[in-house]
Amino acid sequence: MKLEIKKGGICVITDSLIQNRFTHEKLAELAIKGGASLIQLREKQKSDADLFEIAQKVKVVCNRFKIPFIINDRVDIALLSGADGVHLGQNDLPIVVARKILGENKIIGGSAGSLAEAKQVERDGADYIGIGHIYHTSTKEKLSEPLGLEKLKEITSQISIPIFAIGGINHKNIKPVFLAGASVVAVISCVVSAENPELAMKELISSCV
Ligand code: TZP
Ligand code: MG
Repeated sequence: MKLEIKKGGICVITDSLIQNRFTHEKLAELAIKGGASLIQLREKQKSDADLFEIAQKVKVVCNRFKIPFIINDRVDIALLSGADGVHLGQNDLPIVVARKILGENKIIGGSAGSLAEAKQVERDGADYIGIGHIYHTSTKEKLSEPLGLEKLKEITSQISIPIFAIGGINHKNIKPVFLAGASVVAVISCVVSAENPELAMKELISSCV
């Protein structure tokens, strides 16, 4: 069964590039204990064998807490590890192709950096669209100017499927992102680089009200 994407939730994207204190599965556990509603495994440097092993470990944690588990980029690893879905960028496998492989019971998210791209991702049959980067971020390289809240508002008003907003979001600036119509906020550094990721998650949640 396709797991539900909870509106108002926070997706924590695990990372081993900007921090190496915690494994992906430990980060997933801390984030979920702090209230994360979704976990995405994003690992661009490991071998396929290592990534598959990590994916299986993160899946065990997410299953334990009944939290959806998405894998970035890799349709094959998502399928073979039994993840709940995959997140695909503009240069990854096309969404329509991924859908043929994964079927209707898996979550497929697609990235978009503009309204035109978002409309295409929606037409392609994605379950959600990742929009970013909203604010300045140094987590991802070679980014253009941030989209900002006005652009996010324009996109959310014209798209029917859930919008995940990403990029530079932290406890100080999260509230207006939800007010601009995002269904979910996705974060990396403000949780994974925090001294205490579980506490950082709790702080994010309490900053939304
Ligand atoms: N896509 C757009 S911005 C970004 C990704 C993966 C990085 C977000 O990281 P952070 O640390 O939450 O700004
Ligand atoms: Mg990608």
